[in-house]
Order: sequence, then C-alpha cells, then structure tokens
Amino acid sequence: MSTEMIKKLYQSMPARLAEARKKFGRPLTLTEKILVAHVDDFGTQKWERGKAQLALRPDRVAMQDATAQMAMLQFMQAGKKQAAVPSTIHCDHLIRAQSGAKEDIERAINENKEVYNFLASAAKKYGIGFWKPGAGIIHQVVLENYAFPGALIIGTDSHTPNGGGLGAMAIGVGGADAGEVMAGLPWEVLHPKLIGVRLTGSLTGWTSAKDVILYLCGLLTTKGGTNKIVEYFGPGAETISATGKGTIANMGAELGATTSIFPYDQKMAAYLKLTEREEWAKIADANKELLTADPEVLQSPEKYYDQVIEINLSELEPHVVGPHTPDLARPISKLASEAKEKGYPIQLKAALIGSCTNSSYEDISRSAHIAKQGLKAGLKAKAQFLVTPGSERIYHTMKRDGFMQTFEEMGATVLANACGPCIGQWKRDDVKKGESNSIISSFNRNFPGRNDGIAETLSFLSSPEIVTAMAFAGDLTFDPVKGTLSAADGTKIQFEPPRGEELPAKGFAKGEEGFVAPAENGDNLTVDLPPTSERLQLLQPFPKWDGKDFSKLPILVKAKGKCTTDHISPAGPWLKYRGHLDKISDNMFLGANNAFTTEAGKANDVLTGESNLTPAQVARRYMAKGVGSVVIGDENYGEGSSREHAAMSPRFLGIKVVITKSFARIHETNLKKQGILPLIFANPKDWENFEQNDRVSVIGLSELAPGKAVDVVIHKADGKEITVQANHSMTAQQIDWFKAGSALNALNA
Ligand code: MIC
Ligand code: SF4
Repeated sequence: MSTEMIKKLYQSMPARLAEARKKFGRPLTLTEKILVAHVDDFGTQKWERGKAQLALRPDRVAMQDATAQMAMLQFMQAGKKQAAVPSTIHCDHLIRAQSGAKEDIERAINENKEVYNFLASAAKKYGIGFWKPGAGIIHQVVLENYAFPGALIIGTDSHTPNGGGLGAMAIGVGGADAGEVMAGLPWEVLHPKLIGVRLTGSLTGWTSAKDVILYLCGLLTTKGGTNKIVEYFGPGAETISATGKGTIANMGAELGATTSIFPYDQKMAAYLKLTEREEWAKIADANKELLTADPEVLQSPEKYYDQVIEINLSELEPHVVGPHTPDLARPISKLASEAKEKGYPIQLKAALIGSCTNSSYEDISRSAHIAKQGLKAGLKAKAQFLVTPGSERIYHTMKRDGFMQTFEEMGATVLANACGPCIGQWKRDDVKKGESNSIISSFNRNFPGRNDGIAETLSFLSSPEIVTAMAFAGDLTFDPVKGTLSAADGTKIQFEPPRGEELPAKGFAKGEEGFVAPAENGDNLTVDLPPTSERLQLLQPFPKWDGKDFSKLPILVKAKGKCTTDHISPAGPWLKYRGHLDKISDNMFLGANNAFTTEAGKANDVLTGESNLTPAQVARRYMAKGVGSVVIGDENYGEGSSREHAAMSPRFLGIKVVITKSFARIHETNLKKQGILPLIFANPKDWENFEQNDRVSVIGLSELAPGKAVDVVIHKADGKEITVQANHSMTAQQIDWFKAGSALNALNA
C-alpha cells in the first residue's frame, strides 16, 4: 500500500463522513466511518444494520496458499489481465511441522513444488505480490507490511481480522469473493450490527490481551458475533499494544464476528514506526478524528451500538478455553476442579506457543521470562514444547535477543514460520488415534482433530505465557498464578508474573523477507499448471439450475451438534488437494457427526441399503444415478474457516440444498456463491423431523424471492408428508447466482 493511496483515502473521508452524519442524522462509530469511506456508491447505498447489503471497495486482498489456489483458479476464469486491487499470496498453510524449521521448509518446498509454482507464476502474471514459504503466516505478514488504520482489507482466511490490531477493517472471505474483487467488482456483505466493547483499567500480572477475547468467547459463544462487528474503545484500549489488539481482533473470528476493530492510538503509531512505516503513523496522527468514533458515540455508546459490553482489564483473570470449542471458557483458577470433575486427562502431552494469534515480541518476551524462571529452578519442559514464530522478522528477532536459546534450553523445538500444528499439519508420534490426551496451545482454534488429526485429543487454548508455565508443569490442573512446582533441588517455586516488552528496543531483526514482486507487465507470461497434476485441476463451471423444484432427494448427512468447516472439509493431510476439486471432495463430511450413523464421517446409501460408506462415496453413487441430495445441519453450521472447499465439494458431489438451524457468515456466503441453496428452518425444532429414509422436496423454487420463505416437504417412508417452512437470506442478485449455477457463472454470463 503506498503512502499516497493512504493519503488519498484520508483526504476523501471528511466530506464523505459529513454527508453520512447528515444522512443518518447522528454521529458515527468507527466502523461506520470505514464503511462509508469504502462504499461503492454512497448515493444509492442503503444502511440498515442487519438488513442492507453493502457494496464496498476494499483497499487490498490477501490470500494464503491453501485458499489462494481456488481463489486464483476462479479469478483466472474471469479473463482479466491484472488484479484490480493490490493483492498478495502467502505460503504458510502447506508447511508440515515435523522436525524443526529448516528441514520442514525444505520438505515443504519439495512436496508442494507444483502448488508453489502455480501460485508464484499466477501471482507474477496477474500483478500479485508473492510471499515465499517460510516468510511467515499471512496475518502476521499483513500486520507487519500492509495493514493501516482505516483500511478495508479482505483476505481468504477467517483470521484476517488480525489487521484490526492496526485499526484496519480486515475481513475473512471465501476465494470467490477475493476473485471477484481482484476482477474489479465491488465486494458485498450484509451490513453488520455493532457490538461495542468498552475497555477500562489495564492488564496486570498474568492477564494478557488473549484473555480479553477468551473471556468474550465464553460470554458471547461461537455464534454470538455472527453478522456483527466488534468495535473496541475506551481508556483500556489505549493501554493494549498493537499486537495485543491484533490477538483480540484475530480471535474475534471465534465469535463468528464479521470483524473486530480498534481506534487508532499511539500503540499503533509505535508499531508502525518500528515496522518502517513512520510516514503512515504521521498521516494517521494528523487524521486521528477519522480513525476513531465520534466523541458523542464514546460518551453514550448504548445509543449507537446494538449491544455494549464493559470489561475492566484490571479485574480480568487469565482464562483457559476448551476442549473442542473456543467458547468453553473459565478463569484458570477454576480449571483444576473442572478437569477432575469432567475426567479430562490430567497429564499435558504437549504445549504449543506462537501461531498467527500469539507470536508477537510481547508474547515471546513474556513467555521467555517464564521460561527463564523455570530454567533457573533447574526445570525443563515436562510436556513436548513447540514454538511457532509468526514471521521471519519475529524469528530473527527472537534469535537475536536470546529467546530462542531460552526456549531451546527448556527443551523446545522451534518450528517453521507457518501454520503447521495449528492446521492438522503436526506429525505427532507420541499418541495414537483413539487415545484421549490433553494438549494446550496459544492458538485460536481447538476443534476435534484440529492440531494432530486425532479427534480424541483435548485441546485447550490460553495465552502463551500461561502455556509456557504449563509446559513446565506438564499438568492440566496446575495454576501458574497461585500454584507451586518442585524445583530441581526439591524446594517449591512459584512463578513471578510474566514481564516482557511490547516492542524490541533494538528494532526488528530481519532475515530473508521472502517477498517476490510481480512482473510489470505479465501479458506474455504463462501460468504453471501441468495438465496431469495430482494437486491442481482447472475448474469446470457448475451446471445451471434446471428450473425445476428439488424433488424427493435423499438425505446424505444430517449433522448433529457442531459441524464446522473442519468437520465438512478437514485439513491436515487433505490440504495437499486444495487445488484439486475432484480429489479433495473425497474428504467431504469426514469429520461430521451424522445423526444416522454411530461413527463420525460415515453415511448410508439409502438407494441400496448399504452402510458404513463415506459421505463422498454415497454422494458419488447417487450422482452416477443422476440423483442429487440434501444435507441437514444443526446450529451455526459451517463455523470456523473460510475454506470454500466446504461449499465446493458438496456442490461438486450433487448436494442441492443445505437446511440448518443457523449458518456461520462466511460459509453461508460460500454456499450461495457456489450455487447451493442455503435454507434456515423457520422452526428449529423441525430438525428432528428428518429421518434417514425420508425424501425431501423443496418446492416453489421458480418463485424464489428475497425475504420469501420456501416450503420443504418431508416424504416419510410410509407415504406420509410433512411440510415445514424454511427461510433464506438471499438477495435478488444471490438468487441469480443460484439460477446461473454459481456466482462465477452469473458473472461470465
Ligand atoms: C483456519 O485457521 O481454520 C485456517 C486453516 O486458517 C482457515 C483457512 C483454510 O482452511 O485454509 C481459515 O481460518 O479460514
Ligand atoms: Fe494458520 Fe492457524 Fe492462523 Fe489459521 S489460525 S492462519 S491455520 S496459524
């Protein structure tokens, strides 16, 4: 992002904001300022929160390697010469964590050659910046290089909101959205409602920024933020470092929030300066009023936000969440009794720090302070201890300042600057499938199977300093705040609360940054996509809707309980097929709990009566007979990742409609984009009416219209019929996508 572009944005804002104050008849929140500044057509835009569809012009697009493949394959179908907005690709997700940074990177480059070549060549041709494997995790690299106060950034990853740490409105999207914005179209999103979080006091002792968001996860649950933006403000906000704010905004994704944002302040200025963007801090300083809510809003927040939450940072306790969901939260002081009561395995097998969520200088220095105390007492980590730096800069700064050595003395393995164990790419040999065991990390996600592919692993999340102390204890019931450990000489030690520094006094050290600029003119360049590739496959347009109602379709899966995108399209070993729709589709619903089977990831073929098949096998059999199918979902269906494979595979394997109690935002959009009908039970209890041998019809599809409910008929095996109502959130344009077979088909029509 050039300084000139930022200046231009700020210059355009005062007039726009004045117009908006006049139109809305009131002062503006920060969220509204950024939305108004980026709207495609202010004159025609409607602004009703929770109802209006916003058409926005993002400043930037960021993509990571596991989602960029589909994003680029779709962008290429649009036939454009260059990406219309500044865009980057980051190689981070495909690196397996196995034996340490150097070897893991070498192995990844070898194993993923085809994919990296494809992404690098496509980036070069289409004017997109390319960050090589090892350069860092997308959100950290975006924070260090691209995010700026007041920006609108979209990224093909649900934790894109990490950019909120620098006051950017950064939003996670599916690859189709990214492809369209790069093709020059505006980006559409439902106008979110606003949750205002007023922070007072300041963090002390063991409490860190992570605890703000862990506490909120417990309070609001994983669907509490759906179609909402969390806007932080208040005197407490100014006391949290920019990277701490990044952690909070990053994990707002676990609330299902569209994004989270902080007002511009001096902590952000300090971070901008240290990451060689002093000029940006200067212009932000000169335009501060554009980058914070209006004073009247701050005085009476309850008038301007749809909900207001107060958190006194001085009273906040360190928290631990999990297992299996980020909203099972409690202060650490309550964990021991709960663990005993619920029978969680007490021994901690592994402790992991870092990731895109928590690998700032502050996180690492506070954790190292704990590590040093343990080492001084003659202790070593009792659990396997893994450290994942977020970027090359973080890695080299950690090394220069001696933190790496401290962790290594403790027994840590330092992994590559990549997602590794956070995305099921952790090759673990200390436990076997089926073995219940506990681990703790400073990451953001903890769905079953998420880290090691083992659904029985109980994964807890906390701040990196707590995780480091827990690594010494190797015991889930240890409370680092009050508990004691036996030192090597038999005496009892109690940790002092962690101390660290927000930013490195000597500045950031740099290694090879790993950035490759695109060609000035890529017209004569070709994209490297071998036709026989096992990893990549050109996309074929999905068929158009045939104009008929869906009639008597079998139910492929009836999801019971949590069904995240990790359940629908697991990562880990499947990541290697993210660019090959046919191959990756074999993973469809492998993690889902199907109400009709005893084992997860299984389905029954109701046409032949065979059972114990994978959902993909059954769907492929139905397709061969020309039969489509239906999926029934539970609450917050499609929670978690932005991966559009969770919509593309079902579409590819003949699923016509998904009917649920509620959807997570990104996944619902992904379904719409790929031409699947996303329906929501008018009465959630109707979920219970669906049985394995039923057939399902969706009628009146030719009259599909915005805001109009649809009839779903359940045909029982004994000939009875039950009609239930379902709603949808499709706009007229989205209905056109459904009719065209996908958004891309509609675009190319
Ligand atoms: C995640 O944290 O779940 C991921 C892996 O980063 C995903 C993206 C993906 O599945 O590729 C996300 O958050 O969107
Ligand atoms: Fe990578 Fe994990 Fe962050 Fe997703 S949440 S970007 S997998 S480190």
